[in-house]
Formats: sequence, C-alpha cells, structure tokens
Amino acid sequence: MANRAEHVPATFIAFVVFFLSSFDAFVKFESVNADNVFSASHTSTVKVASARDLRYLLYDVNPPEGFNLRRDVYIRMASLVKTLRQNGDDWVLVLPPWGRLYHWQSPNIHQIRIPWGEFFSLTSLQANVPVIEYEEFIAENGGPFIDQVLVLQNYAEGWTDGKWEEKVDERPCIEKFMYSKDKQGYYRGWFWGYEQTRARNVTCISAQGHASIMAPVLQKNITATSVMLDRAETLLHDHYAGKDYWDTRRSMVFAKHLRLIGDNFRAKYLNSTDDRDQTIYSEDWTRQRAKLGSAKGGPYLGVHMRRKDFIWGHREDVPSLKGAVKKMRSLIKKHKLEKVFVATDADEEELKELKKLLPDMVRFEPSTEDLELLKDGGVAIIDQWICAHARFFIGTSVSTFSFRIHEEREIMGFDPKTTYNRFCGDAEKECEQPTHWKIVY
Ligand SMILES: Nc1nc2c(ncn2[C@@H]2O[C@H](COP(=O)(O)OP(=O)(O)O)[C@@H](O)[C@H]2O)c(=O)[nH]1
Ligand SMILES: [Mg+2]
Repeated sequence: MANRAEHVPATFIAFVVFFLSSFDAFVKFESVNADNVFSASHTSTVKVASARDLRYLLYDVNPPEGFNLRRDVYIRMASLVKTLRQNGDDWVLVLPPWGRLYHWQSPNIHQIRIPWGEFFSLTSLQANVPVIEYEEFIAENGGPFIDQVLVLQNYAEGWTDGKWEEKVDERPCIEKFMYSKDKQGYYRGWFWGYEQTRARNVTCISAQGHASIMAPVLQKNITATSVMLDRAETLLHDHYAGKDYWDTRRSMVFAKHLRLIGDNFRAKYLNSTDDRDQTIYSEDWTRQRAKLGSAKGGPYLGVHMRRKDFIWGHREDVPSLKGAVKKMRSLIKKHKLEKVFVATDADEEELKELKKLLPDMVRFEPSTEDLELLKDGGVAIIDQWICAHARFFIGTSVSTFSFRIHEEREIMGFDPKTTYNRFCGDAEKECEQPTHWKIVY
C-alpha cells in the first residue's frame, strides 16, 4: 500500500530517542487500573524535562453507524487531538481501520481491516493533525496492546434538573460490557478485526459535552501511553462548522485513485471535465480556496437518493420512487441539463422499478473485479465525487451521505443554490431545505 510509504517515520525516531533517553519513560508503560484512573496520585508521574511524551489516541464508533457519520466523528477526534497537543504531550491520532459496516453488504468480498489510505489521502490528513494507520501503531507500540480503553456513555440519570451541562465522570457501565477478560487478564473485544489486539484496562466514563471535554482527563487523570475512546460519537463537535471543523474536513481528501475513476467516468458518460466545468481541485487542500459561484459543474443533475433504512420507517421526509423521479424530471428541464446521475443504496427490486421510471439515468456500476478492488466504501466515495461535480445537486433529507456531498461542493466553490437541495416526502408539508454551512478559512 502506498500509504505505508507516505507516513513520515519522524515520530517513530523521536519515540526511540526519547525511549532511550530516560529510564523514567517506563513509568508511562504501566497500565492504569480502574480505581485509580481519576485519582490524584497518577498526576505525580515523573515528567521528562525536554522531550514531549509521545501518546496515542485511538477511537471507535458505535457499530451500526455508517461510513459518513464515522467521517464526522473523525473531525471531532482530530479536534480533541489538536487541543491535547496545544498544551501537553505529543499526541498522535490512530486511524480506526474500516470494516464490518452494516451497509457494506457486497457478498464475497473481504471488507475488514481496511486502512484509511484506501479511501483518503494520508498526506492530506497529515497536513492537519498527526495521524497513523492502526498497523503502524502496532509496530511503533511494540505490539497489539492498548493501555487503556474508555467506553464513553451518557449519564444514567440523563440531564439532572432538566439542565444541560458539560461534565465527565467515571461511572459504572450502563450498557452491556463488550469486553471480556482472557486468561492472562487482558481485555478482548472488537478491535477492528485485529484478533491479537488486547487492552490492558477498560473503564466506563459518562461524558456529556464537546470532544475537548476529554482533554483534562487524558492529560491529568490518565498516564497511559495509548488510550482508546470507544463510542466516540458520544462526544459532540467542539465547534461545528467553525474554522477547525473545516480545516479537518478539507483535509479529508479522497484517495487519488478513487477521484481518478470518478473523473474518467464523468468524462466518458457525463460530458464533464474540470477545465470546462471549472471544478479545479488542488492536490494540496491548504491551497484550495474557491470563490462561491466559481464552479460550474458538469451538464448533469447529481442525485443522492437514500433508500433502505430511510424508507423502512416510512419517514415522511423521504419520497416514493415516483415522487423522486418527478422531481428529477422537473429539475432537468428547469436547469436545461443533458443527463441525470443517480447515486443510491436502493435494493434490486427498487432499482428495477427506478430503471423503468427513468430509463436514461446514469449510474456508476462497477464490475465484480472493480468492486473487489474498490470495495463498497470506494464505490460510495466515487458516487459522492460524481454527485459533487454536478451542475445541480439534490440529496436526501438528513442523510450524512448527502451532507458530505454538500461539503465537497462547498469546497469546490459551487453556488449554494445548486447544492443545498433535498427531496421532499410525497405528502410533506413544510419541506425545509438543508442549511448552508460556509467554510471558515
Ligand atoms: N454507493 C453508494 N452507497 C450508498 C449510497 N447511499 C447510501 N449508501 C451506503 O449506505 C451507507 C449509509 O450510511 P451513512 O454513510 O452513515 O449515511 P446516512 O445513513 O445516509 O446518514 C453509506 O455509507 C453507503 O455504504 C449511494 O448513493 N451510493
Ligand atoms: Mg447512517
């Protein structure tokens, strides 16, 4: 994998130098056990004067959550790592391998332990905050051990006095404990399919607040070198849609091979190229700053039509296929577009019906071999990339898949009128359209 080579080994070298420089560093390798995580005694750990201690933040998200909510949680964790690095140790964010996602259902393909480099440009992520792949963590750490897992949860009692306040406390676990002790006394659990991975200690923490609420806990109460936050989605954004949010979001550049496949598809089937459509994309996200309205987009309607679990609940904000197709036809006419590109997770039966209703639609349909290479995650990204380049886009109500397309278009400089649109349910009365979130540079 190319991503292996991309990682600068400087952190590793610094780590070795630091390790050899002081025997006191061993103090860092002690596991912190459950009852002293929050005690004051650990704050007296011997500090090495010069070098900042290298520490690793790992995290995971509630298993049923999909790809695009996970991308959102990454932004929260990157923000926490920035806070931690501002006044303390040399924290590095360990990227949780992709896999076992509920929506990735293509049969017979291996979709587990997927490194981030398969979907995102690691050098781009690195330009925002120090990150490493999980396998690099194992190598640097000297084995598949995580010192401390903190399982985040809400407060059993909810908001006391109906008042919301930020707080964090060690508490008994509320939900079923997903870790079990092995013969050696290590904790086993789901570590992204790495069966050899073990945790030295696991504790539950009730947390209510933004991501950086964890910073004092990780800095003062815990001395372990590697700490994993499980159920990290419990934490909120430090500042949604603020500068830091957008820096991290802009750094989440899709892997180049996926962008290229999307670009070739646009050229071949949608009469769309960057030059003509004014969708120039800088390889270096820190230099990408397009004026709103500067991007024109290809002469097609981009559609994200979320189905499956979005229709099972008979949500009133999601249209029938007929309703959606009617809307597409009117948009094609209104904006004088040549084609319609449809990204959807619809099942076979709905797809058949859709093809009947809209025989001229264009879809990205990979061969089995391509699917093996790209995986469901790669195909979803290509779908998003193509939707992001359309002259006009319409998505699905409160779908994070659609939200990520909005952001991609915002980065490229589309007129917001062409981006923040969603389908309305057939009988929906007040069909509120998505919010325009401006980039803060
Ligand atoms: N390829 C492709 N996959 C999709 C599409 N819509 C949904 N999916 C799949 O379904 C998942 C939906 O979960 P998520 O990303 O959390 O978005 P949300 O549930 O719509 O907020 C995605 O991650 C994809 O795996 C689509 O248009 N194209
Ligand atoms: Mg989801």
